[in-house]
Amino acid sequence: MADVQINKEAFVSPVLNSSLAKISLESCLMNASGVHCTQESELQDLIEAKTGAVVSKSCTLEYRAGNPEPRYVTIPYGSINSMGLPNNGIRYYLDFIDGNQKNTAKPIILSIAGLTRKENIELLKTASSAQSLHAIEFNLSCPNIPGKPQTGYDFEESKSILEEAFSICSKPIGVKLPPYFDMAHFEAMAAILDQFPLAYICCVNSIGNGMWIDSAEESTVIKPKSGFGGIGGLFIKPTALANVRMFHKLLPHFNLVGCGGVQNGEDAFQHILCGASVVQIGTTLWEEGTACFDRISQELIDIMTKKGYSTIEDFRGKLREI
Ligand code: RRO
Repeated sequence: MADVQINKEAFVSPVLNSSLAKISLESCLMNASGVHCTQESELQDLIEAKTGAVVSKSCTLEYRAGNPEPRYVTIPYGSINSMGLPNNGIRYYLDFIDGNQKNTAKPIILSIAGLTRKENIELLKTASSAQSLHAIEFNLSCPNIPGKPQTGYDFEESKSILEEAFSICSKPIGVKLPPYFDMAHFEAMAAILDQFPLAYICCVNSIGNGMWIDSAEESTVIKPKSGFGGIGGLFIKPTALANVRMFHKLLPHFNLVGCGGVQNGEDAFQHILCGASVVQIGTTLWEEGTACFDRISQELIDIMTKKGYSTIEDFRGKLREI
């Protein structure tokens, strides 16, 4: 058989470059807050991995041990967790960011999730004065604190806390939203978010208060909250894609971050088709470790190569509706 001649000069490999909160990123892939980002060593792994940015575990003012174990379990098609916001306190993450932002151009975003309005305001004030911090991911959607409803499902409170947040905090603020399931809720939340200069909107956090059962044991699989926990992984991809798509359609001028059900390059491709500029990876990172970024990057590049796309802007948001 004759050798096939490939004109290597003419072929330019696609790139995954993107941007978030007006910062240029070398890749559109990053971790989802909560996974592999609680300890300094884990954050360091993420900086060294094929990520475009890194986000820390949602933090409170002080260290929290979180809920009793077992609190994260891998289940068919995904995961269930009720971690209960275990974290080392805001100072720990700000010190890490301060120490590292000098050595890396990769932005490290601080995720915050106070248990009360007052705590969120204190967190925002503290973060606001942190010199080398690029952006904050304000988690409005932690589903696992007993007795605390998710802010993102309370529209009045969401609006009011964002008003206060933007009045006291000078850093770019993105929000992490819970999944919505009703058109009226998408529209109500979009109308609120549109009033603020948000750095980005991240859709979605885990689907709250799901349940998984071990039939042999006739028991719940996680201990906290009588077995109720946030569902992540492939299970939630249709909901995640729908949320990214709906917010992209309602708020096309906002930077969107897709999160939910990304196991491979094709899943990331689909999030970008829906409108995401950045794709976060949670359950798959938990399962596979930071090597998942090498694999998923390559799979996404392979899809783009086959389709003749050079950058993610060639197809971002361009989902065909039939
Ligand atoms: O720590 C948790 O239980 C947790 C948080 Br803060 C969150 O935002 N989403 C989630 O699934 N778990």
